[in-house]
Amino acid sequence: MTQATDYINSVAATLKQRDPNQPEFQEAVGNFLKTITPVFEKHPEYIKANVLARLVEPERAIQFQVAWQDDAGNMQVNRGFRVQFNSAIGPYKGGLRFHPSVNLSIVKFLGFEQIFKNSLTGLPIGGGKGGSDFNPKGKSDAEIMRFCQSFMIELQKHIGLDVDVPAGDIGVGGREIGYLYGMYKRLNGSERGILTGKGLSFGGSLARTEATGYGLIYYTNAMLKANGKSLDGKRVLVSGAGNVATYAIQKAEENGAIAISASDSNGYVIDENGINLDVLKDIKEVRRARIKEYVDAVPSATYHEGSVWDADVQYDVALPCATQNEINGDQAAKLIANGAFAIAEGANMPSTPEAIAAYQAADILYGPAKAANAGGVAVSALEMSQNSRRVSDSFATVDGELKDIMETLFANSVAAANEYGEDGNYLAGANIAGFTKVADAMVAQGW
Ligand code: NDP
Ligand code: 2IT
Repeated sequence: MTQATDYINSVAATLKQRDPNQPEFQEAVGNFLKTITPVFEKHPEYIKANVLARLVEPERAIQFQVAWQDDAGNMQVNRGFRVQFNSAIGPYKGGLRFHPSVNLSIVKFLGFEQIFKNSLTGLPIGGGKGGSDFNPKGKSDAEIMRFCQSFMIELQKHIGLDVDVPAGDIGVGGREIGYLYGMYKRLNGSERGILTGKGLSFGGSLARTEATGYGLIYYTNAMLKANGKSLDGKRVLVSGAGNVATYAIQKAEENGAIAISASDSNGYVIDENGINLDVLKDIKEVRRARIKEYVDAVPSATYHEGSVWDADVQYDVALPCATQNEINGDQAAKLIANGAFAIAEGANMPSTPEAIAAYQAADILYGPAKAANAGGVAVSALEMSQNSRRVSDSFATVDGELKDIMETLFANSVAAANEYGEDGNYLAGANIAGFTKVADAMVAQGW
């Protein structure tokens, strides 16, 4: 064994011993470590500075109580988190997730991924993530508001324009960011850049709502083009029906693809004519209802209970846009048998390690989350920049910058993979390109 593998193994062993009950975090670090040995072989200075051990330990992990009153007058208590993972290249930046499954393991996996994703955007943002086990489903607007206000009363102690700038993720969209921002402002005065994903009338950026989904398609286009292919005329299977899925479907259809599905945690719809965006938006953005209702408006479509990755349907490109570990090894085998030649991840860590191994064994094109879904946080960083400059750039300007960022980060991933003898491995390329920038900054700043 080389010095590099010894070093990586020892850090991995310490982590396993320290956080044995954090499976999602262990998985995210494991996926990263599998690709990083050649970098440590080439850069012994990273070992000397003990960069890896410092990288897998959050700089700060905050957990707090969120007490709020429901509409019946009962006091409810949830758990809030903010993990400030790494600030080597800029203030902590990353979303807030409100979902009953949220715990420290999930927030840490998301924060760890965010370090490299943010680095890949080329913009000066460090990695962080937060959220709560609060379940927004079925809550009234007033309950959502009271929860967000209580959450922010604590969170505001820990964030700042050059410290930590949260945004949305699962269960946190424009409505929640508005309530969070309103409470921040009451407590601290107007500081527009304190959150991103704000409403357009109070400092939000045009194209932020669309950014993750659009960016996913710009990345997919770059990946397909590099392999002599395109989305035109292709059948695309999409999971999720939220922010990322909706705008991925829109941009895929604009590029001539037929997006045949959308899903939620209950089931999925298949529409052979391509998902009707107006119907989807009305169900999910306006009425906050279930995807099942799609077939009421489009009777030719079909609804099925269960996971879309178990569907018996032929398609060319897979775009998982729901949640972590939504595709297991068997489902990956099915995806390949169903004809998919490419997958690009809109969700964070949607593929289990077994699924990733299946893509690699079958040699299908695989665009990993930290690269493919970086468009959202990239436009968040553009929102911060607009807030500092006190301007609002046009949709075309922001969208153009987003497209450039996604194409550049794909090219940088390809170059990093090639430099380390991993041609065509976009996962290794994204990990290496994202990591080296952060590692260089850590070494340069001493310890
Ligand atoms: P939304 O809350 O808007 O939508 C989430 C969608 O995923 C819903 O359709 C939801 O269904 C489904 N989903 C969530 N959890 C589960 C689950 N456990 N099982 C099955 N389906 C589930 O979130 P986003 O679209 O913003 O986020 C989707 C993914 O994209 C997440 O992995 C997120 O981390 C990632 N992401 C988001 C970015 C952003 O800017 N918003 C940026 C980069 C990545 P249901 O309503 O039934 O829960
Ligand atoms: O996973 C992600 O990159 C996000 N949820 C977006 C984070 C952000 O700060 O815009």
